Amino acid sequence: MTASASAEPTHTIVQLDAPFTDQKPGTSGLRKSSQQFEQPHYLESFIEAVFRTLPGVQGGTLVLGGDGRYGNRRAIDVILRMGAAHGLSKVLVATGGILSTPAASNLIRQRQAIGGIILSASHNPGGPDGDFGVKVNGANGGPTPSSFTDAVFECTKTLDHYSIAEAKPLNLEEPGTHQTGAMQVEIVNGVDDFVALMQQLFDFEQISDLLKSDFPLAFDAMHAVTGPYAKRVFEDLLGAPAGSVRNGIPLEDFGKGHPDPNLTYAHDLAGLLLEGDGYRFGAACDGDGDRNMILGHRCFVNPSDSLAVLTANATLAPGYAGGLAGVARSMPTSAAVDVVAKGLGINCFETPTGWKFFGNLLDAGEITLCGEESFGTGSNHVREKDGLWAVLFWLQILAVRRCSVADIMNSHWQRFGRHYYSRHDYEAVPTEAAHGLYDRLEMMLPSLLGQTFAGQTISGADNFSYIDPVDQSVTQGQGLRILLDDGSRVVIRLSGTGTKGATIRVYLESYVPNTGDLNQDPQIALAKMINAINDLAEIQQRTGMDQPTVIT
Ligand code: VG1
Ligand code: CO
Repeated sequence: MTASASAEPTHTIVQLDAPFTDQKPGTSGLRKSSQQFEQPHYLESFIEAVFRTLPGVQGGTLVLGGDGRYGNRRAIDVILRMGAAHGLSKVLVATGGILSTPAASNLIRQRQAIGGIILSASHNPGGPDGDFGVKVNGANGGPTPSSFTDAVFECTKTLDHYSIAEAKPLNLEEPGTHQTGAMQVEIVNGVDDFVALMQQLFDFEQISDLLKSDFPLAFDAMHAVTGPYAKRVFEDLLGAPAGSVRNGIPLEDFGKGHPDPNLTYAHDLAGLLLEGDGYRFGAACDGDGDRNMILGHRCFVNPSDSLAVLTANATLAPGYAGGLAGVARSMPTSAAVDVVAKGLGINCFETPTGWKFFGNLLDAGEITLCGEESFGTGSNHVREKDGLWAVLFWLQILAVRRCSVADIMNSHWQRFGRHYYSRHDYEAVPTEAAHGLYDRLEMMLPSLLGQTFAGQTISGADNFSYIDPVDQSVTQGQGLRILLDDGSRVVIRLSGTGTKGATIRVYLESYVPNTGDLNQDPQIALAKMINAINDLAEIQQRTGMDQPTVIT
């Protein structure tokens, strides 16, 4: 490697001996181990490709922050110096470099930025032995589409140099402005704008009354980015007792935890709500604050059901009192929201996995709410899923209806029927074994039509592809679907966010109308399908795993 000063005294052109060939972004940004990101020039190479590809860099404003994980500060320093070398006129950085994904989306929109760079590997563990990630959002505040990430990947594969300015790291702790060469760096409080937006959408007085009425709540920030936001919202503004927000200080290694809000990784919170009697409501968010898990006393809310409940009760929130334009869900998400949308007479779109596919529908005004089975729910208020927004939406509904979470679920199923749903994840499977399993099942799909599966007839079997209704772009190969004639289905996908081997996701869904048994354990209600897919896809033999790593 050689470094030489360019004509501009503070700028350096760094030559690369060879380009990196593995910088292909997945479902949500470039996600690799921290060790991979620490290779010399690795982060810089990706950022160079981003700055060469993102429209408007010269003279533009960029939003920058991350979930606070190990590597956050170094990456902010590198990106600021590279931004200066590439002619950005301004970068907005959150205090401490801590900015949740939805708050970043909001800031991009509020400040008419050309986009944002969010440093996060979301729900993946952090630390020197954990993962790091870089997500790039566009001017609408949302994840950049595949056309952009493909172009960035192409650029990295032939990159032979990058440009970076020489500058000392800035103190990010206090709001204020700094100058790096011709580029201004504005340190902004990342919490303020976000909280103001929430106050527009929800009735804080009504929610505050609920929280003061013997309604103890436990919020678990999982040592990740939502701590400062949640403390401000729940404790300072809504009056929940101090301590309601747990694990509220962002740590570089998330306290050695896995900041993924589900029953496996948020087990302490799950224990408080599902086994104890001290709390009426519980919630958790993930590393970068875009996911949410909702719990009631002795009640877990499946994320697909959560989207359906928010849709059915949307008009109880001031921000949605005028009704919804339409809704959307990712393909593997259950059809619970479809049934509600039908009742409301609004459109329901089915998109591939990943928030970037909701962007066009939101921008075009086709949908107001959208969600994914992976604990992601959001609306047109930003262009990302939003964990705290979902928690506030639930509290808003509870503040109006004054009943328990379990009551809300039971009355919902009594009205719409219940979609029993579960996802089985097999993590860190050897890559070849996972691809072998997937490819074999894909080959088998045409021959499955008309066959019996879990006591039903297979009425459809395909690999999901999507035509974007707004720009007509086509996205293929989004997951294998086996559809049964009673409306049940199994979907198999390979994860696009894992960093170790491959992760196989098996999604199981079965509908029971409101005249049927609405109170079963999902694992039992789905048992026949679970056994049938395990046999058909030879999951245990091919993965060498007796059972899934995570069941949600
Ligand atoms: C997973 C989820 C997907 C989600 C994505 C990013 O992707 O399944 O629904 O959009 O993570 O979420 P995959 O390809 O691993 O299944 V986050 O909170 O990591 O930004
Ligand atoms: Co996330």
